[in-house]
Amino acid sequence: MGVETLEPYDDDNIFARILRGEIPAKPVYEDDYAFAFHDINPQAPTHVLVIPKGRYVSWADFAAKAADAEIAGFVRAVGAVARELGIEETGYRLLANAGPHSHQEVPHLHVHIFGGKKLGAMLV
Ligand code: D5M
Repeated sequence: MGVETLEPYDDDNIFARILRGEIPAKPVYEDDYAFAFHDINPQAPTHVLVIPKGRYVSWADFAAKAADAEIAGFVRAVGAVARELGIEETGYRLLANAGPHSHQEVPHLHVHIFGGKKLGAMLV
């Protein structure tokens, strides 16, 4: 029995379906490179997911395969979302899970933005 590993990109994953408009989401922000929406199971008063529009499973996959414009656009979008959510001054946390050791549930790269309260100390 092999060790569980990062899955390849699956075009039927939930976030691919959200990008295609097949599943509803509560949008926060959208541009050519990124889409942001409220997490369905919020872990903080503000809990938003930012996803690139391209087919990437993880940060490493994105960094290896995406065009520079996609990377710049996605990074700028994460910053724009934090500003638009009004949490830039009070602070927030970014998290991107990748693969089974991190409990990544959805195999489409996503950055969690947590904020809206004083968060607990970082745990691993
Ligand atoms: O986190 C995956 C996150 O995705 C988890 O916090 C729930 C969220 N999720 C799952 N389905 C949906 C839909 N349909 N809308 C909004 N949010 C959703 P991970 O880092 O992969 O563990």
